[in-house]
Amino acid sequence: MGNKIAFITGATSGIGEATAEILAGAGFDLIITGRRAERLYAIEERLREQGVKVLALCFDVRDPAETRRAVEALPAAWKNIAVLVNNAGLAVGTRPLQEGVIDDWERMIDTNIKGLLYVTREIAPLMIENGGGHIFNIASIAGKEVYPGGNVYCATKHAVDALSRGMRVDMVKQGIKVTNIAPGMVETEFSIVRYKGDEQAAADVYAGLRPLDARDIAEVILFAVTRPAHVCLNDIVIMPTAQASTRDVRRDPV
Ligand code: NDP
Ligand code: 8X3
Repeated sequence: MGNKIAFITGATSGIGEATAEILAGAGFDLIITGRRAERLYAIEERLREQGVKVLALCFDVRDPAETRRAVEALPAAWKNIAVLVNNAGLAVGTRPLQEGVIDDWERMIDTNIKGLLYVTREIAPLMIENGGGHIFNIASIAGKEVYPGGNVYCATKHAVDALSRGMRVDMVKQGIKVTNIAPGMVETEFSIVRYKGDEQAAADVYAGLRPLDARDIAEVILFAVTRPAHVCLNDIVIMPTAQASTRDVRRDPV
C-alpha cells in the first residue's frame, strides 16, 4: 500500500501551498490544484525534487465541468484520496453592500461556495468508495462574525461553516470526517487579492501586529489529520494572539 493521498485546492499560494509542503513532509502523496499554471507546475517540480509523489491539476473550481474532467482523468492509483482540503477561495472588495460590485460578489460566491461544492461532489464519492476520508473546509472567522464591508465574503464563509456541518451529518455513516477551520488574519496573498493588487492597502491590514502565517494553519491541519481514527476535530477557530475578533485587534506603533 502506498502513502495516503491528499487533494489540496488553491495550492499555488498561501495556506494551500503551505499545507502541501507540510503534508508532503508528513509522508502524504499530493494532488495540488490552482489556476495559475506556471506557479502550479513550479511548485509541483519543487516538491518532486524533494522526493514527493505529486500530481498537479490546473483548473478553475468555478467550472463544474472542468472540475469533473480533472478528477475523472486521474489515474486509478490517484483516485484513492484520503484527505481533501477545500482551500481555494478569496475575498474581493470591501465596499458596503449598497455600493457593492456585482462581479466581485459573483467571484466570491462562485469560488467559495459553489467551487467548494463542485470539488466535494467529485471527491466525496471516491472517499466513500474507498471506505472513508477526511474533508477540511477552510472557512474563516468571517464565517462566525460579520464586519463592515465584509457582507458577501462573510456570507460565503457562513455558508462554508454550514456546509461543514451539513457534510458531517450527511456522511457520518460513511465514515467521513469533516473539519471546519476558521482562521483570523493570515498574511498571504489574500489581502492583495481583496484590495485588487493595492499592496499598500494589503500591508496596512497587518500593520503593527503579528498575523498568523500560512504554516500556522497547515500545522493545525496536520495535527487534525493525524488524530486516531475515532477522533474528529469538528471546528477549529485560530487567531493571531493580537486579534480577539474581526474588529478587536491590538496594534503596536510601527
Ligand atoms: P491566497 O490568495 O494566498 O490563496 C488563495 C488560493 O486559492 C490560491 O492558490 C488561488 O490559486 C486559489 N483560487 C482562488 N480562486 C480559485 C479558483 N477559481 N479556482 C481554483 N483555485 C482558486 O489566500 P489564502 O491562502 O489566505 O486563502 C486560502 C483560503 O483561506 C481562502 O478560502 C480564504 O478565504 C481562507 N482564509 C484566509 C484568511 C487570511 O487571512 N488569509 C483567513 C481566513 C480564511 P489560483 O489563483 O492559482 O487559482
Ligand atoms: C479572512 C479573515 O477577518 O479578513 O477570512 O475576514 S477576515
